[in-house]
Amino acid sequence: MSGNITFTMIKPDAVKAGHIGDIRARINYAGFKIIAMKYTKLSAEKAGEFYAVHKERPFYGELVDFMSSGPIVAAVLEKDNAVADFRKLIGATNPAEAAEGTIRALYAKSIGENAVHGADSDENAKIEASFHFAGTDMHK
Ligand code: 3AN
Repeated sequence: MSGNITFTMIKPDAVKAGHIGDIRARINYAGFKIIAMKYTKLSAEKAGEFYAVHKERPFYGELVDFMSSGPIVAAVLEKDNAVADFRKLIGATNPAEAAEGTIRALYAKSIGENAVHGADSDENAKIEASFHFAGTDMHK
């Protein structure tokens, strides 16, 4: 049975710190199949659009500046129960509260610079995947 999908980004802090390979390996070991992946950089405009749901939050400006500050890795991952299992793998938004062994506990610096993004619902996973990838760029 093929699983459902989630969307992730390895954020500028983790890319800068050289953690792309380690994070990618942990994603694979946890049973996720990479069906699309690219090394890219978001413009401030694109980052603002991606995080538009957070527009009213006090940290929105900081978030947009950070997410457009350097290259990222965007990817679409497939697994049964992908969204929930991936959020478990990455841990809580605030790395200080993230469970031991989770990606954010291992690699994140702070609540703002928290190493990875994970979609929070099946619906958002699909929206976020198509924000970054054409259907022809996803290979199951
Ligand atoms: P998650 O990424 O765990 O779903 P959200 O959706 O609450 O968390 O927040 C989206 C992003 O906004 C986070 N990944 C983080 O980078 C940033 N963020 C959330 N809360 C804060 C905060 N209090 N201060 C700075 N940045 C924040």
